[in-house]
Amino acid sequence: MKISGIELRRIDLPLVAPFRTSFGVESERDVLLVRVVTPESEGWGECVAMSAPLYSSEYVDASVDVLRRFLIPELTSLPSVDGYGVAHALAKFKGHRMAKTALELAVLDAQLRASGESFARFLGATADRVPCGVSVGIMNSVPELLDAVDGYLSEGYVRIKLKIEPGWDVEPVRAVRERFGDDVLLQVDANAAYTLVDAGHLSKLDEFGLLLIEQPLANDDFVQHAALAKQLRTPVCLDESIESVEHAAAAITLGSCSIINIKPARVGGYIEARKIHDLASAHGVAVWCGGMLETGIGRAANVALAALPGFTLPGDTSGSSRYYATDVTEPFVLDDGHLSVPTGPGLGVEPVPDVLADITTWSEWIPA
Ligand code: SMG
Ligand code: MG
Repeated sequence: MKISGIELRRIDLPLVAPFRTSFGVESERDVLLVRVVTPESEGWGECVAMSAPLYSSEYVDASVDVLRRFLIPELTSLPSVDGYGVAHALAKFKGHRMAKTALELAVLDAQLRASGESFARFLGATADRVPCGVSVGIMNSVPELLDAVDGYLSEGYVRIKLKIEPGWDVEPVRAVRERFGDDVLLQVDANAAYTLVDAGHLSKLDEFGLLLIEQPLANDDFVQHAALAKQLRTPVCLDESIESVEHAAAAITLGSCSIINIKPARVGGYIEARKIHDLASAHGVAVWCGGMLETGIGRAANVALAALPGFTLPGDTSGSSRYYATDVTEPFVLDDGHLSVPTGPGLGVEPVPDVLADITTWSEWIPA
């Protein structure tokens, strides 16, 4: 496949409610979309970087810069490219995995639209729908949290994830358990807010029968996570720490985690994500699909990935209405706690032209 040109496009989408984590608050998303054009077809990708480098070192302005100055010129200079070749072609540029993922996804979408194959089939998905969890931000009060959880459970979400931080951990978890009972699938995510000194405190969560505790310690703390895992009954899951299949192998070997949150954009692409899925499956390590407040573009791709057989826990693949009043694609709608895996060629969804035009704040066409 020869690329004719690539469009970068920024869109502005307000979130239906602010989303607070241990590192900050998101109220609207400044999302970078990538459109790859070839003589046969075109394809879309989404860059999940946030406005500020708080979740990881990446942020939208940096993604735009690295794409237009380095990643796109490298790719368009090749005589021919396919989805499998993107990560390899871009490997010499260090980091910037979210930007690379957006480009790989757009190339894969274009290629699969041309061949008529769905993204799910390409990845090796075995399910036609996936169970959905929801990630619930830190709130101002416990009653406010209980209202939010109540609403999500009524909508049918099959698993609740509570964001935690020092000062907002044991009490909100206890309150949710007391109000909604022990049968609710419940887990927590600290986004690296604790240190190993907090092991004793975190072990107070053991009595609540949580599915897992996600990323309690800092990104680089592979050894410390292994030490913590020995002190907790709650299984440790890693998110931010795992940026590649090599990291996943190290974490499994060290015992840093027994569950992995797979976010394709964090690991540099969907093909790398599938490698982690395969590695984890071979080791009996459960995986689930994380989320980065994606629009329908990234959501379509994540739902396809979450339909692979090793994704044995519900993901942060919530319906469009959990994030946006109007999504950029046709909305993903929860049905009995599940989202259907798109079946059309490529991602099976695309931006609605009028919506896209309305919310675009900037775009640039980069010819090959
Ligand atoms: O997409 O539903 C979603 C968000 C899920 O909690 C979520 N993501 O650490 O897992 C995580 C966070 C990262 C993004 S926070 C802005
Ligand atoms: Mg997380």
